[in-house]
Amino acid sequence: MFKKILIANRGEVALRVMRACKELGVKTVAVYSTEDADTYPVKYADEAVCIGPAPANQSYLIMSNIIAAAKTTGAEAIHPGYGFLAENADFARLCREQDLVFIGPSPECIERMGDKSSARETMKACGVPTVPGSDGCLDTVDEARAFAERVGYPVLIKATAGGGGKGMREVHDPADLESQYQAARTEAGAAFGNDGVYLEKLVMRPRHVEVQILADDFGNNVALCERDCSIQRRHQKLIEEAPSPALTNDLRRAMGVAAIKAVRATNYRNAGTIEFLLDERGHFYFMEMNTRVQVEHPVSEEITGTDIIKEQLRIAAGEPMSCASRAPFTPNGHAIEFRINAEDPAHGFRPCPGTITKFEAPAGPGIRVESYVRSGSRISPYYDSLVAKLIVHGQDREEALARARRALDEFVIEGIATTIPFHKRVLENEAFIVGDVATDFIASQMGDVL
Ligand code: MV4
Repeated sequence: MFKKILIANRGEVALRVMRACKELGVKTVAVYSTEDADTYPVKYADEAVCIGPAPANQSYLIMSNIIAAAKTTGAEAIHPGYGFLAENADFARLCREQDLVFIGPSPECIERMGDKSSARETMKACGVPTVPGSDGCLDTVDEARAFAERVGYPVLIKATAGGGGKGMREVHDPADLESQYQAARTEAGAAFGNDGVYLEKLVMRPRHVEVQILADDFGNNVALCERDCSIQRRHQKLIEEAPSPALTNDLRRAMGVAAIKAVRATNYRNAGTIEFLLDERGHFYFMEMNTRVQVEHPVSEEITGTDIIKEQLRIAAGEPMSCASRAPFTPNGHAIEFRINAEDPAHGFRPCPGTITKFEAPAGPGIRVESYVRSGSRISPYYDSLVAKLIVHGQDREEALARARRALDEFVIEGIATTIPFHKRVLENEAFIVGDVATDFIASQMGDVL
């Protein structure tokens, strides 16, 4: 195992990684912007290095400063967390060149999966189901039209450099194909500096179901069941649960097997996620692969008894994962995560940075809170608005829901608006209670609280 690592991140995920390190006897180096100097993760770390001013593009995104901090403190490896440099192939490559271990997959894997059209081609070639659509990017509108006619309308035009919903255009009427194709290319070019687009048949009312995987250097490739992340608003996840209420054991096994196939075909190492669209008939299709640990990883930890961060560290240190022999595809109970953001759901989820005058987290059986704040903490306007993650775990979904209601009632956050009232409303919604939700849930069911 490593003796010392650097955490190239901030907030709750920085603290989450440091806590895993402490239990493994690994020393930690925090990096921080001047804005974050007084935050708890900076105090918690064994050492801390300031890497620049508040804006992320002058601190958390400056690769050379982070590498220098690792070198001067003698850290052997860098954990990128999520966001910032976590899926930056150049950073992973720079680490390699500087003899630092990047705690994640190879730069080649990050690159291949970062290009969504090439990820799709890779999956199709290894037998993972993909949505019917184009082979590679579309060079002309005539090519787009040919594929659209082959798969049938409606279709979805996607930016190959996109992901997370940016640069997508639906086409329901063939008459709109040309304008939407041009608009998607222009938008993608402006947003990503890459105007490549591809096309898929539009899957109606899909669920977002993603499989957590781990892979080590010893040929162990495991699927830690799935997460259902259908409750999203404008591509921001708000509630995630594991297992998915929509899966049978047979479907869980089939999706797990497909995810492992994808991992083997790409020679993937470390933790990752294969995202699938699940349609109303129970057919699943590859959507994207995330080559990082995700915000919602704790629900998978709860139902599989795994510590995904520790496994990442073991795998990166060249050790075998410790969970390879766990019974595959068998969830233990049910877990749900609620993202508590500094946003006001009564006003279009507008960000509400500011000082938290009182912070009292719920406790008791089956409750886990991942946060980095306490009473008196300031939520900075410079970074994402995540204040805390509430994770509840029960023997079954019904117990998890009851526990969630109790925990949200116990949760006290004063001084800023948060998404807690929104979550309480969702827990009263009949469709959510019975687990019958798709990606249109918030727009179609929660319209009146937005
Ligand atoms: C789709 C789709 C329907 N059909 N692809 C959204 C983000 C990006 N990862 C891909 N996305 C979608 N791709 C086909 N062929 C619907 C979405 C989608 C979506 C997916 C998951 C969760 C929320 C979503 C919200 C809107 C659209």
